[in-house]
Amino acid sequence: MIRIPFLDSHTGGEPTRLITSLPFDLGTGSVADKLSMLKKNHDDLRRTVLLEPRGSDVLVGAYLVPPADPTCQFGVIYFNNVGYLGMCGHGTIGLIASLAYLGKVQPGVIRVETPVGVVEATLHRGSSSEAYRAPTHYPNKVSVQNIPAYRHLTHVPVTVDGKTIHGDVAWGGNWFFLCHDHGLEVNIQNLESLTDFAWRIREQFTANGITGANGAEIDHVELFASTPEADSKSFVLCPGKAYDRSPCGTGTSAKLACLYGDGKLQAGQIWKQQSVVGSIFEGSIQIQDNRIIPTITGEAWVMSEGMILVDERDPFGSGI
Ligand code: PYC
Repeated sequence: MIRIPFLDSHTGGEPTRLITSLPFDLGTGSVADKLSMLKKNHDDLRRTVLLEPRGSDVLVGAYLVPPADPTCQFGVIYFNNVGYLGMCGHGTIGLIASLAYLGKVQPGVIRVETPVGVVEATLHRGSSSEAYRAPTHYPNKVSVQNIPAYRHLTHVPVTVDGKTIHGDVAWGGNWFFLCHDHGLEVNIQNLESLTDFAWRIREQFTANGITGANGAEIDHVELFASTPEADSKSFVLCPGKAYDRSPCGTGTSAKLACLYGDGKLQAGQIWKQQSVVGSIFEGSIQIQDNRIIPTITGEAWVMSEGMILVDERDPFGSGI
């Protein structure tokens, strides 16, 4: 029987399953090197941890790994039901709150190496939430200064079922297509239509050769709408067809880069992005050496702690 401890949290409704110790060695290379080794030799662990019957399509996983960058305290590799993510905003907020719960970090700045670069998380001393008033509770409000975000393509037309919509292609740690003129209601009652439409937009990228920089696959689609409760509301479809319950940290980073490009956001200005389930991230940017550096703030909650058990006789032990 293989035993793997896990800790689950959610950030604005989007879950993160944290695995703090891997049952194999990934060497001393960079976190990007470790990701290559995982992809090549250990993808069965991703399936075991995340897929049914143990997990579900909604879960995002996080492996805590040693960083190679000496300025970082931790390394992390995020994964989902179909593969691996470059960075994950909600996941980093979940990671830091989970490490605070475990007593492994204190309020302050924590540098984390990801496969796409170093991000700087700030664990805040207090929280806006009622629950934190109890002194024994762990701090759970985190700001993540992401890697630089940028817009790659502007106002790209895509035709789905004879209807042409437009979107920007932007990088925020993953590749996003950001669309406003889809004409759909962005709310929780409309999830099926939103998922179907976003998926069919995505299919058009392959059919029409629309990619991120250097031919990178665009694997996230964001459909935006207005809301009285924030500056914008969005539905975000993730690579494995699950929708993001949070406002998506890397997606909000991509959005901030586009807003800045359109002259609609200044450095330091706060942008509130609401998810389709109603949770909110606050975002802002700084400009450093002509690069757009987004910071995303949100709260995460630990919600279960346990042990994954893999019985070698179980035919579905490493996922369906
Ligand atoms: O918060 O960056 C994010 C994210 C990516 C995929 C799911 N959440």
